[in-house]
Amino acid sequence: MSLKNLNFLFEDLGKDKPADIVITLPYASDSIIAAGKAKDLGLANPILAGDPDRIKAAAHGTGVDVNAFDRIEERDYSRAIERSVQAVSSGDADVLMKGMVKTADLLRAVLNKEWGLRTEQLLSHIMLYEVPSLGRVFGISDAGMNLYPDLNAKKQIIENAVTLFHFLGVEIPRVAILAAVEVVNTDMPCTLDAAALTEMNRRGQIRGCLVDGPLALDNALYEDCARAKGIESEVAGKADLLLVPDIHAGNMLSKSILFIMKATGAALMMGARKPVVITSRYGNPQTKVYSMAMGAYASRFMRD
Ligand code: COD
Repeated sequence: MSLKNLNFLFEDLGKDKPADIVITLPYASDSIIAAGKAKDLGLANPILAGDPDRIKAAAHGTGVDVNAFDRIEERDYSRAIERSVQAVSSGDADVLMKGMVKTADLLRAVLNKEWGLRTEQLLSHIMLYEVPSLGRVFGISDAGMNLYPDLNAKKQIIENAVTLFHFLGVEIPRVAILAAVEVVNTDMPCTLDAAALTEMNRRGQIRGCLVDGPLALDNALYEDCARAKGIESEVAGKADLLLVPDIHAGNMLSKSILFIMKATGAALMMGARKPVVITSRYGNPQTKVYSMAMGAYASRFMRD
C-alpha cells in the first residue's frame, strides 16, 4: 500500500500531546507563520531559539503573537544552534527544525559527538511529495545531506527512508534506484550500485522493502512507461522512494517538483536520535507545516 496523500499526518492530532519543536533562528516570516499554524493546529508547541529582537522583527506583520511561544533566548549564532540541538538531545524537546541557519552549520551541530544527536547510523534527508497528477505520495533521498554516497551509504539511506515509511504505515515500501538508464552500464557507476543494492535486497541484506534498479525516473513512477520498456518488476511504475545517485541529482529533481510543479512536500532528516526538520527557506509555506507534522508524527516512534 502506498500513501495517497499527506493529510493523514494531521488526522491523529489531539490523540497525543503536541510535539515540542525547537526552531533554530526563526528570523524570517515564513518560519514564524509556519510555527503559528502548527501551534493553531495543535500539532506542535514551537520553541523559538535565537535573538528575541530578530524573532520579534520577523513576526512583524504576520499576525502571529510570538510572546505566546516558548523561547530559548540566545543572540550568538553558534550558541543558539548549540543550545537548540542540546534542548533536543537532552530530551527537553522532541524535534529540531532549521530556521535561518546554514544547513551545513546545523548538521555539523547535529553530528557533534558530545552533545549532538548522532547514532551509529548515517544521517540522511528524505522528502515526500504530493503530486496530484500522480495520485500518490513518493519520496526522494538523499537530496539534502550526503554528497556522493558510496554503496554502503546508499544502503543506509534506503534503511532510513524505509524506517520512515514504516512509521507512516507503508509496510513494504518500493524503492527505485534511479539512473539515466534501466540497464547496467559499466561506464555509469551508479548503475552498478543499483544492481548491487537490488541483489542485497533479494539476499536479505536490505530488509523491509522491495528494491529494484537501475530504473529511469519515468519507468520508476509510471506503470505505462515501465510496460513500454518491457520492464517486469514489482517496483517499476509503483515506486514509493526514489534513491538518487548524488545530492545534485536529488536537489535538482526535488526543486523541479517543488518549484516548477508547485507541489507540496514534507522533509525530514532520519538516522539521528530525534527527527530533524530541514526545509528550504523559499517555496510553498505549506511544506514547512507538513514537515513539522511529519517530524511530530515520527517523534512518537523515536522517544527515549
Ligand atoms: N551521517 C552520520 N555522520 C556523518 C555524516 C552523515 N551523513 N556526514 C558526516 N558524518 C560524520 C563523519 O563520520 C565524521 O565523524 C564527522 O561527521 C565529520 O565528517 P566530515 O568531515 O565528512 O563532515 P563535514 O563537516 O565536512 O560535512 C558534513 C556536512 C553535513 C556538513 C556535509 O555533508 C554537507 O555539507 N552536506 C550538505 C549539506 C547542504 O549544504 N545541504 C544543502 C542542500 S539543501
